[in-house]
Amino acid sequence: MCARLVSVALLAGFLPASLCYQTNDSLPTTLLHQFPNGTWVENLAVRSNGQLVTTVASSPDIYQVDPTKSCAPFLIHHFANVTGTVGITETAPDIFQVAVGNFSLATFLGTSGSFSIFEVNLTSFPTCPDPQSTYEVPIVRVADVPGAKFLDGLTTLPQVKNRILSTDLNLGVVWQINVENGNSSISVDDALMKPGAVNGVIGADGIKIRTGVLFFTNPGQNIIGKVPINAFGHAVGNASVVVPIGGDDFTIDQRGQLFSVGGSGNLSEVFVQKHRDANLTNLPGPTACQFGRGVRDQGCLYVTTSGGDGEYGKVPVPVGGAVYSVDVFQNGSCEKF
Ligand SMILES: *[C@@H]1O[C@H](CO)[C@@H](O)[C@H](O)[C@H]1NC(C)=O
Ligand SMILES: *[C@@H]1O[C@H](CO)[C@@H](O)[C@H](O)[C@H]1NC(C)=O
Ligand SMILES: *[C@@H]1O[C@H](CO)[C@@H](O)[C@H](O)[C@H]1NC(C)=O
Ligand SMILES: *[C@@H]1O[C@H](CO)[C@@H](O)[C@H](O)[C@H]1NC(C)=O
Ligand SMILES: *[C@@H]1O[C@H](CO)[C@@H](O)[C@H](O)[C@H]1NC(C)=O
Ligand SMILES: *[C@@H]1O[C@H](CO)[C@@H](O)[C@H](O)[C@H]1NC(C)=O
Ligand SMILES: *[C@@H]1O[C@H](CO)[C@@H](O)[C@H](O)[C@H]1NC(C)=O
Ligand SMILES: *[C@@H]1O[C@H](CO)[C@@H](O)[C@H](O)[C@H]1NC(C)=O
Ligand SMILES: *[C@@H]1O[C@H](CO)[C@@H](O)[C@H](O)[C@H]1NC(C)=O
Ligand SMILES: CC(=O)N[C@H]1CO[C@H](CO)[C@@H](O)[C@@H]1O
Repeated sequence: MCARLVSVALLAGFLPASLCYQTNDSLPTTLLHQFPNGTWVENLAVRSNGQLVTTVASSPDIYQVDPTKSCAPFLIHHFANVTGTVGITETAPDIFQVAVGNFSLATFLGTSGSFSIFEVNLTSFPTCPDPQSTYEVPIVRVADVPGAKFLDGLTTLPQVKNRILSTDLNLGVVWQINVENGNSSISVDDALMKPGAVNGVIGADGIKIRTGVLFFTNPGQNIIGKVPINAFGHAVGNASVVVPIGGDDFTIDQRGQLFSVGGSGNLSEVFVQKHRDANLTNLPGPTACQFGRGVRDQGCLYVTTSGGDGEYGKVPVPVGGAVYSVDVFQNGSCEKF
């Protein structure tokens, strides 16, 4: 009904689309790529050329997905010796750090000592790879994190070169990892990051930094929290709750509001100062989201999905993971460019 109103409005040329979305709790979504049944798409990064790099938790793979759908999705790399890939973050132009390791999507338990960080150098990787070709992608194991149990969300420290932070879903801490020399240590250890009542093993999950504040989701305690940190990523105060909602990963827009995905279905907007959230839409198991980086698509939110986190344990999985776009500001940011 809403869609019809919009087309009538466009034809008539006067009714603003915002009238249609007085409550923005069911924004339309666009499917960019559907992976096969059983594929849990876990996270994504956006390259400076606009291409998306997605990690997969159900197999140790990373793919490039074209948000304009002009080029076929391309398997960039299959990692040996691990069950899946998890977080991804960029540390220099087209240089990405990816967390990989052994873990179970049935119990959500990681294997202690199995996690490491690989540096994936995409500087020479094409925007539109030829599906029949193979490409030499320099990939180096830059750090083993022997103390970790289940590395998950990654982010890059903005003020110190070659340092990343990673949540540990099971230990409920944040690791700092030096991707130059492989050294790692715990930099945030706070009660609000620990696994909670939800299932006893899931703690801090997604993390992002904004002007000296580390935001995090903890689906195990059903909270999104924040903690002040210094330039080296160490907590300089106690964590506090932003909103009492669960959530998998999230991103932060230019105004400083959070866009958070809940594995059970919702994409939500979190108004940080108001400690309030709004449901924007439903998707099958959203796992992470990132805004585009181009002038045209900087307001377009790209979302990866698992197919349904809850459903995943039950065989057969009804729908595979996928990549979607959502025009969260309703201003044409996701239109084909
Ligand atoms: C696989 O991982 C184990 C445990 O970390 C290690 O001992 C072994 O060398 C690895 N094998 C390969 C082929 O990387
Ligand atoms: C992951 O698990 C497999 C199967 O148990 C094992 O062979 C491999 O060495 C493990 N990898 C690491 C990095 O521990
Ligand atoms: C990335 O790969 C290119 C060649 O494709 C190389 O020139 C460059 O030095 C590499 N960068 C890093 C940080 O390894
Ligand atoms: C590296 O090791 C030193 C101790 O040798 C430690 O103080 C430091 O915090 C470690 N962590 C990182 C990420 O460099
Ligand atoms: C952090 O919490 C602890 C324990 O509740 C308390 O003793 C301490 O004063 C708090 N620190 C700050 C900076 O608020
Ligand atoms: C979002 O949806 C959940 C589940 O229906 C509901 O509990 C929550 O109140 C909703 N939030 C808002 C802000 O509408
Ligand atoms: C995925 O699984 C569902 C449920 O078994 C089935 O109906 C559907 O056809 C499958 N889709 C694909 C692409 O295999
Ligand atoms: C969603 O609606 C609220 C009012 O309910 C508004 O404050 C907010 O800016 C809207 N969010 C977006 C992304 O349009
Ligand atoms: C849509 O709105 C967002 C948020 O204000 C802005 O960043 C983006 O550039 C806008 N996109 C277009 C195509 O106008
Ligand atoms: C799983 C979940 O929280 N679903 C909710 C998402 O938001 C819509 C719109 O408010 C609700 O109807 C769903 O129940």
